[in-house]
Amino acid sequence: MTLKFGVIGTGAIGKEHIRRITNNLSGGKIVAVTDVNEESARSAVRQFGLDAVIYPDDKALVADKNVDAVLVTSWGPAHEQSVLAAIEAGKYVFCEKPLATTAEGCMRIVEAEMKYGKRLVQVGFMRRYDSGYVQLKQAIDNNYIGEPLMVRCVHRNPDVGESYTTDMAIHDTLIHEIDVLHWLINDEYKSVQVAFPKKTKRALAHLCDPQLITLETKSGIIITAEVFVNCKYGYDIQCEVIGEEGVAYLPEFSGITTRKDARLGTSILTDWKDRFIDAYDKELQDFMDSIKKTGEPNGPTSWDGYVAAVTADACVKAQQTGGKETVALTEKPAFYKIEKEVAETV
Ligand code: NAI
Ligand code: ISE
Repeated sequence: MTLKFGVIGTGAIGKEHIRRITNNLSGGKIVAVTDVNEESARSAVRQFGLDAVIYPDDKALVADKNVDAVLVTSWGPAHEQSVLAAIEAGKYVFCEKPLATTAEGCMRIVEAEMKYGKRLVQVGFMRRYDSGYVQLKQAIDNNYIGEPLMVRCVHRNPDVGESYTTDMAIHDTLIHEIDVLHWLINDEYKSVQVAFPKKTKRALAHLCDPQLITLETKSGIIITAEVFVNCKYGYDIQCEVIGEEGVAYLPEFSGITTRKDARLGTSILTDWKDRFIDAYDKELQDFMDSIKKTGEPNGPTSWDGYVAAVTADACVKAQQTGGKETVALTEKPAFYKIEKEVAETV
């Protein structure tokens, strides 16, 4: 059985996902596309030689009986409407982060999905499929480094566009750490705080960069996460878990090592698309395979999207107040309690 996708939003990651479904992965086909910029949709169809209908908007695309699953890769503020329309039509949804731009919006999706009665939605938190994070999780779950006590991580981008704002460091960038870290250490966030170190000369006037976010979990683990989106030298993701019995590091994503001119060298990636290329492939392949196998997607759920949004909101509040802010999560509904082992599929 081929899962037939309709794609909403054919920008950077929309095209990346179309490419991988069309050329790399098995079991999926793009049959419909839409974008508010119609030329973008047309160019995707041309670029990948798709046999796909171009729709004027998300509602028309979701209504197409030929579409089994909707891939939401539009701008964040447009996600909620498209995801809700897909759930109402009983279609599977793979939604890029954020699931919605507010915690209330994520909760509306959670409620719609529970009302529908089965899981339809997977959120594009691809780091859970990255082999480095999977190995780190296995080390923690197998008690190789003992109880985690602290985590230190880094999320650096070489630069960002003019439209990138201080709160986007949380909603757009840190959101990946927010999702992957509580999954990694099997804990829940309790409070957050944000500090603004000396500002880089490369950041535009409106942007505070870098930022240092501290997240405390219910069991007392302290996580420090640096977001630095004008670091210039590359796209750099680091994570170090300090346990009672030892320390585990996220593997470096590196190319060849060179020895030349009295220097030991290796290159650093500059583009997020390359750093997580395998994880993007795996998350979408898992989405298709698990739907075929079990009738439901297996990856990060709408509830995970909600947890990330609540935590991100607390971080944005902490940016404004300078104080420690509580992460006020409600009890996880039984509907989302059956955890499936993503690690097994990697
Ligand atoms: P982009 O700006 O390149 O593309 C977004 C596209 O959506 C544009 O072509 C725009 O015209 C279209 N669009 C906006 N509103 C629409 C609507 N209502 N209906 C149809 N089309 C609409 O942005 P990019 O980088 O592709 O990001 C898209 C989403 O993917 C964002 O939510 C972003 O946070 C997420 N993302 C996730 C990544 C990951 O690592 N998981 C990496 C990059 C982006
Ligand atoms: C981008 O939107 C992403 O989602 C990437 O994965 C992330 O690492 C990058 O910093 C964001 O700008």
